Amino acid sequence: MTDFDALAARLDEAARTAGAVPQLTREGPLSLADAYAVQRALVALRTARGDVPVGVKLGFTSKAKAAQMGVFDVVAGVVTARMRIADGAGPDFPLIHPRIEPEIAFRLDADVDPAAPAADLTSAVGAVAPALEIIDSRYRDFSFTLEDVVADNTSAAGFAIGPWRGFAAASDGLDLGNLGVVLEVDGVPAQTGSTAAILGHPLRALAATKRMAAAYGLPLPAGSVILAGAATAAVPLAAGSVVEATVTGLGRVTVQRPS
Ligand code: OOG
Ligand code: MG
Repeated sequence: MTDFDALAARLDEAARTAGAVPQLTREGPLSLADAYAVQRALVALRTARGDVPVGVKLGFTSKAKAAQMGVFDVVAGVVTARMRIADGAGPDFPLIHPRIEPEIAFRLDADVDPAAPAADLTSAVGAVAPALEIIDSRYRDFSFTLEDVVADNTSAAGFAIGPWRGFAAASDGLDLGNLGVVLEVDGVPAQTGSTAAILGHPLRALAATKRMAAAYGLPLPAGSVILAGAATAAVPLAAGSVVEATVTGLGRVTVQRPS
């Protein structure tokens, strides 16, 4: 399979019409490099409609997520301006079978060239925040292989970011490595965990982001958001529900899906 544009168009159409499609790998082999090429073509379809990349997301950085989805390699995707949901608001784009998960977001306050060996993402981080990610696989039954989910831009659909807290990794007193995480649905705890679930320490997600950005040509200008990956398993995002993530020491962020 080499017609990356055609494969991307299929996934793009699935997202726009909220109609799930069969996994691409059911038709034949797709290498990981080719899967990232489909992802690039998929993001290009969004930017052709005026959307703008605003950052990078990682997936499967926690055992909880890897086990939930049966994919055990860290993956990277692109998040865009139209995926962004204001704290307290809800998604205004079509969704197939969305799920939601609690994350940590970093903001880069300086440009980083991921291909420069000496570039250090950690020292470019200027702020950190609690975040919620809405994932929505474009595949039937929310089921996929590693290559399928990479091609589908790692199920990226939406994200909300709570209050930013200024952060300098070298000097900050806040130990991001073990903060409590609670995901509540309609006021009832649905998942609890710790930021330690994210690669053992969320700062490790920054090294992983740099590595993946260099490998797959993902830009990291100042202002970029980095979603470090879910700290717990994802839960369904039902119509009419209110979901809140609280990270001890960082605060909370809320998404409300309209009924
Ligand atoms: C893929 C995206 C995984 C995470 O935080 O682990 C992810 C999926 O689960 O559909 O975003
Ligand atoms: Mg995620």
